[in-house]
Amino acid sequence: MTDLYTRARAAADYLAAQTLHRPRLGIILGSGLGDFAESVEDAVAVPYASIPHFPQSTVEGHSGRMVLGTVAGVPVAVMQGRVHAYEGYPMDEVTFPARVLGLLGVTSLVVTNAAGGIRADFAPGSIVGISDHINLTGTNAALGANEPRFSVAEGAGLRFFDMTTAYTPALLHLAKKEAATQGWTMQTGVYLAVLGPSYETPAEIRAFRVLGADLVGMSTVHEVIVARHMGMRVLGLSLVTNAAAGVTSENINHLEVMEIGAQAGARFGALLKALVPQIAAT
Ligand code: CYT
Repeated sequence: MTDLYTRARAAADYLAAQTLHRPRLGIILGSGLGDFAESVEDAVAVPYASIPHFPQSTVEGHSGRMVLGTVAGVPVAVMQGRVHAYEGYPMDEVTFPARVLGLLGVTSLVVTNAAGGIRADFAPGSIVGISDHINLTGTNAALGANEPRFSVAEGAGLRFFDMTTAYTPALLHLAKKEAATQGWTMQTGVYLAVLGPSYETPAEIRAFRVLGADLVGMSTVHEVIVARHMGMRVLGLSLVTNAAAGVTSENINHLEVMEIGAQAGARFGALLKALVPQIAAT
């Protein structure tokens, strides 16, 4: 099989041939947040199945297509659906789309997800800005031989790379400011990633709280790690879909997780739409 870089290059070249837009901003839409892709203008939607080497999700509610177009006049590449490690995909497949976005020219990545709220004041429906993460998935996205050609910025593509400001403080600041402009307060928190697919136990959630986690989910950290390897700027946004296990007396149900996404979708879309030109301008 051809190497990862060559496969990602082929996928990126295929995507570039589908559109005249040259997006420098990428957006990965998490569970229940896929509707934002409908607001992309002058769009071409490319099913993951038609992109060379692109992995396809097996989870219901994660339709898989890459939407290339503009938001508020800014060229964007929007991923509607992602694959997760719990589906059994190895790391180089889980992170393949993020690699492809980088090779397509994306230098700023907005990564979104549905998360459980560990903090009691993160009510379902809250949109929380990710300030940092804890990777408890037991693996690392950058595992394997280093590939310096995966670099979008001077000095990136290193074997060992800094994660001190993995979530670009300036972008988080923009997001908080825009939320305030739109009349609500965006709280920030630390996202802890588990492998899944089982939701966490109450004992795990108590442990994660002690470790400093505010949110829990099964995605995002892998994409953020490769984005940082490549030198992209990152904004992470979590939609809290449920209180994490044991935080309230409720059980956790995937359908409810998807439903909260649909309800918060409008506020999420308005935020993202306003943020796109601001991110592009920084
Ligand atoms: N919720 C969620 N854990 C949760 O409680 N969406 C992911 C992981």
